[in-house]
Amino acid sequence: MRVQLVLSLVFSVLRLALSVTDPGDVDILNQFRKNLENPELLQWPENGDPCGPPSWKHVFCANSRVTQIQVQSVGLKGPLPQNLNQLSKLENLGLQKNQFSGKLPSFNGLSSLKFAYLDFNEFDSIPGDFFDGLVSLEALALDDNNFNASTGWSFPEGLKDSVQLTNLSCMNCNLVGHLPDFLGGFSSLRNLKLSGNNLSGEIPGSFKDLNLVNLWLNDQQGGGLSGPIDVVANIVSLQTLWLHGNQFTGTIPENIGNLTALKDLNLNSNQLVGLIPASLAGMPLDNLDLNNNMLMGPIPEFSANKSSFSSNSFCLQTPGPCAPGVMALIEFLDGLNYPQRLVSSWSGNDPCSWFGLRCDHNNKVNVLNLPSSNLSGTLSPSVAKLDSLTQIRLQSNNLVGPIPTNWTSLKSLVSLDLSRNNISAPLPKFSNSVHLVIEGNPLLNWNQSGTVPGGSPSGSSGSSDNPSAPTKGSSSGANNSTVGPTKPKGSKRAVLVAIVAPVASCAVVLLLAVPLYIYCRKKRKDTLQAPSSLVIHPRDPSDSDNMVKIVVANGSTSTVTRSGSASINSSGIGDSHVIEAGNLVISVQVLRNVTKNFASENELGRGGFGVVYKGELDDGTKIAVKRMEASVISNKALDEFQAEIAVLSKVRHRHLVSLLGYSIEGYERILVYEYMPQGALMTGKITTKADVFSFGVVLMELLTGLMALDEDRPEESQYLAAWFWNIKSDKEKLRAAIDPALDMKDETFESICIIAELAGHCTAREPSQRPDMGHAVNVLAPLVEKWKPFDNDPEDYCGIDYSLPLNQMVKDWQEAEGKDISYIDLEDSKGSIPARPTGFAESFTSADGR
Ligand SMILES: *C1O[C@H](CO)[C@@H](O)[C@H](O)[C@H]1NC(C)=O
Ligand SMILES: *[C@@H]1O[C@H](CO)[C@@H](O)[C@H](O)[C@H]1NC(C)=O
Ligand SMILES: *[C@@H]1O[C@H](CO)[C@@H](O)[C@H](O)[C@H]1NC(C)=O
Ligand SMILES: *[C@@H]1O[C@H](CO)[C@@H](O)[C@H](O)[C@H]1NC(C)=O
Ligand SMILES: *[C@@H]1O[C@H](CO)[C@@H](O)[C@H](O)[C@H]1NC(C)=O
Ligand SMILES: *[C@@H]1O[C@H](CO)[C@@H](O)[C@H](O)[C@H]1NC(C)=O
Ligand SMILES: *[C@@H]1O[C@H](CO)[C@@H](O)[C@H](O)[C@H]1NC(C)=O
Ligand SMILES: *[C@@H]1O[C@H](CO)[C@@H](O)[C@H](O)[C@H]1NC(C)=O
Ligand SMILES: *[C@@H]1O[C@H](CO)[C@@H](O)[C@H](O)[C@H]1NC(C)=O
Ligand SMILES: *[C@@H]1O[C@H](CO)[C@@H](O)[C@H](O)[C@H]1NC(C)=O
Ligand SMILES: *[C@@H]1O[C@H](CO)[C@@H](O)[C@H](O)[C@H]1NC(C)=O
Repeated sequence: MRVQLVLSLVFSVLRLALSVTDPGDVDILNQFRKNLENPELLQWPENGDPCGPPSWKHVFCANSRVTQIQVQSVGLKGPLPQNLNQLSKLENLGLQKNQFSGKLPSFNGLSSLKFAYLDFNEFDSIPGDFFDGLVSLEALALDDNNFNASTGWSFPEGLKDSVQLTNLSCMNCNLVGHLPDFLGGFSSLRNLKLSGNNLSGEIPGSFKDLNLVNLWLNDQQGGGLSGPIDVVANIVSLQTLWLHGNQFTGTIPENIGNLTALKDLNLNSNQLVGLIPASLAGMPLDNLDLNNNMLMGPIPEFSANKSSFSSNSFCLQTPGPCAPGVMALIEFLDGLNYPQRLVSSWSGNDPCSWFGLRCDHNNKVNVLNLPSSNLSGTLSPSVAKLDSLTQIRLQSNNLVGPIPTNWTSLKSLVSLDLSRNNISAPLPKFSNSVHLVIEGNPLLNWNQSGTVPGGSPSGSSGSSDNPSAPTKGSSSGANNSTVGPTKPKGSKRAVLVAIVAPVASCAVVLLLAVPLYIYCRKKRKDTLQAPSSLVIHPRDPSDSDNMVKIVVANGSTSTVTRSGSASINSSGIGDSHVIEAGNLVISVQVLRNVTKNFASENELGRGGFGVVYKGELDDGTKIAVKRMEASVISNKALDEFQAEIAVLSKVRHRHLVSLLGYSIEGYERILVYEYMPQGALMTGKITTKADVFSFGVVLMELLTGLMALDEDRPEESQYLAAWFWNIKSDKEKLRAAIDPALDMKDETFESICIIAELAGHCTAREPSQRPDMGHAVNVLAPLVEKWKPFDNDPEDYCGIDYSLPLNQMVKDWQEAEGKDISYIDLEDSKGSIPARPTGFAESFTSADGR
């Protein structure tokens, strides 16, 4: 008994003496075991020393301290002891691929820990101080745990101390928020794998200093990483770069070719834009995935063993060069940092269909029209390659930097509007034919005009003495102009449009269109010393003998006074026809009588300017009476009213059935037309052809700036139509005859020749040889497209919204005029005149419209 006691005592002492395991560590291992649902899988003995000999399975020790536990894929289930970090000499912990659950204990203070594999478990939270003091950590794997699922989590600042990390992986582990900047300081880091989280924000610039081999940031949910990827091109050690499944924007960096070690590049499903850099195409990659971005331009021939690039905005679907102009436009976008809206529109190989661009009939871009489009960035010199450009309209954006010098080589450029941006000097010197608008650019202050090369180009506001409020589009450059408000040169095109656009309204609307032309033209003429002017003095109601006075003032002093009592022949080019209805001036009382005091039963139609009534004069002449509403008698309406009289009373021909007279009394402004009642067969035709004739004359007037008839002109040119016929085929004579106000250039002249030809055609001697209006529309429609102004200009041209397609323009017009046009019979002239105004477009597809 005594011996036994002694032996037992000795044994115990011996055991204590021989034990190599720290009792604290033993405690923790026992807790580790105790917490598990299936501790038997560890095969640890009930008693005994973990560090042995023999040591417990999965446990490794040094100097009586546990340094490693390696239980990967053992199938253990349950939580870890929360004081695990008291295994303070732990260097390598392999718990991966088990079913550990619950709270991951803090590893705070495990200063010897180099490797920690906690991946593929079921931990549901990670403490905020987990990473504190892990100064020796080299590899940490946390992947595929469900940490802090409800809120997500971010790497805490505590991780900062783990500067020796080579591997950090935390895929599918509920990371949220931004990538921390401090990771960029981990110069030892080779593998950073954070795929499948909810990370957002940009790749920190600090990442440029990393020496990564594998960077996996792919497939971030809930938005994903964004911003440019430029920084990765600096990580030249990269072999695998996975950025797919994010929202990265911007271009693939030019210097991506620096990544000479790269084997696998996946950029699938981002929002990358721009051209594929040549350096990328040439990289000897094993795999390149560019699918599902917004890459533009040509598809290059890739050197990668395997490459895919579908669902992008390439100009073509196969490798090969893009259409001319496409590249220049993409470079233009590049300067603007690829605004989303344009990128989504500017795909494919046909710039003519792209938002903000227009093409001429050769399908070359001639208008760049992106005012107020929230563009920011700089202007690309590449635009100079778009040599058909006539207009560049980029006003009211946030453009910075200078205008590229080689934009001055745009030989067709007529108008360049960069007002209200932040353009800076130097201002290149554009030719005088370019209308440059640069007001509202604070850095281009006029004080410094002396330092601006090119000084004050013609048409620029640069010559204004008032930097704060330069006159928009002041085209004269002189400050002593006595004429009224000047219009920008660009408006000369509007004049041309005013010539061609209204024809779309065809004969029925012609009578309404004419005033529009003339109004537009008159506005212009006001500033250009009209060759003649027409003044209507409103009738003095008390003087029945002098209802109206028309003064026609030509260059000379010739004055014609017509009074209401005089019998006036029509003055016109074919004066053989006398307007039987007699006097041009018709008293309002007469019109009241014939329309039963403007009874609604006599209403033919109603339009923007008033109501049209039918009536019948004593001699049986059926008339249409257009009565302007008092409320719309503005100065402008009055101008148009007068202009309508002026033109219609001058452009006359024996076949022209048009204005019979007018009334101006008090507030009454009334025009009287001949009315073609329904069923008047071959009359309708004649009317149509007469209208075509007069339209032709109007075209001539507008082209030449001359009146249809002017006795003060040399005999051979007194009748414009006759004279025009003689000169129109001689290009040089025609050129000389064109109204200088049209500011004709070579390109314009082309269009002018077309109009001149049409004008001649319309005024053919035989009515049957004259085209119908459908033809005129077909001829002029492309010119309208070509020349229409795109202004959100305060100056709308005669209330016509030229930004609309032609048929819409006409439709609106007709709607504005209502049924005002219905006093002209349409029924029997379908071949020539569209019977259904709204069906305008279809109406002209018939063969005889060509
Ligand atoms: C404009 O007016 C200013 C001041 O009145 C004068 O110095 C300048 O010479 C004028 N310029 C022109 C082009 O008339
Ligand atoms: C995870 O959630 C727990 C509690 O829900 C919180 O204490 C802890 O700080 C979170 N972890 C991180 C890294 O934010
Ligand atoms: C680091 O990651 C790489 C690539 O995944 C792997 O080959 C390597 O074994 C890892 N190193 C450590 C120490 O975990
Ligand atoms: C991550 O994003 C997904 C998709 O938006 C969302 O369902 C999930 O709740 C987010 N997780 C966290 C931790 O925020
Ligand atoms: C990357 O390439 C650019 C030119 O493409 C070069 O200037 C730069 O020095 C390169 N950077 C590195 C780190 O090689
Ligand atoms: C890619 O191509 C190169 C040379 O053509 C070849 O050496 C390499 O093995 C290929 N890689 C793969 C993954 O096929
Ligand atoms: C304008 O552009 C900026 C970026 O340049 C963008 O952040 C902003 O949302 C844009 N605004 C509109 C109204 O499109
Ligand atoms: C304008 O400059 C750009 C870049 O400097 C150049 O690529 C382009 O060829 C130039 N275009 C013209 C028409 O000079
Ligand atoms: C214009 O650009 C300059 C220089 O970049 C800047 O200082 C200024 O604030 C800008 N002005 C406006 C109105 O944006
Ligand atoms: C331009 O002139 C105005 C008025 O003389 C002055 O206040 C402003 O400082 C000048 N700007 C510059 C850049 O010289
Ligand atoms: C006014 O303008 C005319 C022509 O543009 C010019 O000849 C004249 O010298 C100018 N007068 C003044 C005072 O600037």
